[in-house]
Amino acid sequence: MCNKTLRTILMTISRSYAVRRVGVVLGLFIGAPGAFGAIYSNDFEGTVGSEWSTNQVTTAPGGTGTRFLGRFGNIPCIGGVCCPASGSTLTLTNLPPHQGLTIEFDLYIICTWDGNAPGGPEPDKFAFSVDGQPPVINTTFANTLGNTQYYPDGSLNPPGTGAAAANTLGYTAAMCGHPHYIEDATYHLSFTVAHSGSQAVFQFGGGGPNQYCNDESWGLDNVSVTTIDAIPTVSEWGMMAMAGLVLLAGGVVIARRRVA
Ligand SMILES: [Ca+2]
Ligand SMILES: [Ca+2]
Ligand SMILES: [Ca+2]
Repeated sequence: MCNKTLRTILMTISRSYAVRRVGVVLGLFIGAPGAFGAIYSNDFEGTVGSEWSTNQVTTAPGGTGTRFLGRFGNIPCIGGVCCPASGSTLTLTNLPPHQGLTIEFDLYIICTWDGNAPGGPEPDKFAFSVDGQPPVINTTFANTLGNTQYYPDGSLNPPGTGAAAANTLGYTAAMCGHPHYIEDATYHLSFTVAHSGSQAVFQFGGGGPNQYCNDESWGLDNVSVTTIDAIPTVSEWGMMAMAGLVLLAGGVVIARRRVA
C-alpha cells in the first residue's frame, strides 16, 4: 500500500472518530439544557377530558375510521349535521418547570373549504394561538379545485399544498354537497413557543370556514404537548461550536502523527 493511500485511510478513520467525539460532546451540551418531556397526548379514541372546552367528537365515516375532536364550524346545525362550536380550547395546568412548549396535532380540513376564492365564499381560515397571544398560525385552506390557500408559506398555493394525506377519512362528494378536488385533507402541524408559566391555554379556531357545517368543517386529532427545559443561549451555541472545532482539529493532528 502506498503512503498516499495509507494517509487517506488514516485521515478518514481519524476524522470519523473526531466527528463521533464532537457528536457526543455536542449531545452532552444539547442534552442537558435542551431536555424535553411529553406531558400530554390525546388521539380522542377514548375520553376527551375536561381540559378541553368541548367534548364533541366525530368518527370518520370511512377510511381510517379514526375518532377526532369536532367537527367544528361557524354554522351550528343544518340538515342533521352539527358543528356545536366554532373551535376549542385546551387548558393544561401544573406544568413542570420549562422554558418552551412544542405542540403537535393533526388538523382535518373537511369538505368544500374555499381558501382565498376571489369573489366567492371566502376566506376560510384556521388560527392557533397560545395564552391569548397573537396567533402562531393564521392562514387559509382550500379543498376546492381551482381555488388557492395561503398555507403553508403565505403565497397563493393550490388546494391541499403541504397536506400529509388526502381523502383518508371517508368523506364523499354526496356528504359535502358537491364534488370538488379533495373531500378531506390532513395537515400535521407542529409549533414550538417560548413559555415558562405553570399553565398553558391553547386556542384552536379563529375565523374558521364561513359556510354551513355540512359544506365545510374541521377537526383535531393526535394532539401532543412536550415541554422543553431550556433552549441553548447564544453563548452556549458558541461554546458548542468551539468544542467542535477543537475536537475536529485534535482528530486531524492524531491522524498526522500516525502517518508521520
Ligand atoms: Ca383519533
Ligand atoms: Ca364552501
Ligand atoms: Ca367557504
